[in-house]
Amino acid sequence: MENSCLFCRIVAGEIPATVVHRTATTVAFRDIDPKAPTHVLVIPVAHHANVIELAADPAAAADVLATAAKVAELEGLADGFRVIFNTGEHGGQEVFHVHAHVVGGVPLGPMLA
Ligand code: DGP
Repeated sequence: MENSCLFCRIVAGEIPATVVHRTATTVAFRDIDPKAPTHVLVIPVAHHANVIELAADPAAAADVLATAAKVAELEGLADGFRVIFNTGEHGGQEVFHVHAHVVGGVPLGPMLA
């Protein structure tokens, strides 16, 4: 855990969050500023700054994707959804504990329209 990391503190229960699913290695919780009816963040318990670091830990990466799929099932997103890893400054990343945005519940349209 990194004490200065917001999402490590959510994992530790020091900052409240609406958790929708939890495993031994991941936590899924609702985004504080949802952009769609479902907007859930999936994070690894272990601190990795971004998706590049997560990719170096294949087991953790697989766990994050499996939890994203579980969230989609729990949220009833059978018609489709989007999984986004904002990465770095140009990617719009604001919190540097890697997180998958699971977004859905409405037709999202083409990605870059
Ligand atoms: P990103 O730009 O990809 O780093 O997205 C960070 C997201 O984290 C953003 O959509 C808002 C969300 N967020 C920031 N602070 C909090 C918080 O304290 N609680 C929750 N649940 N979400 C947060």
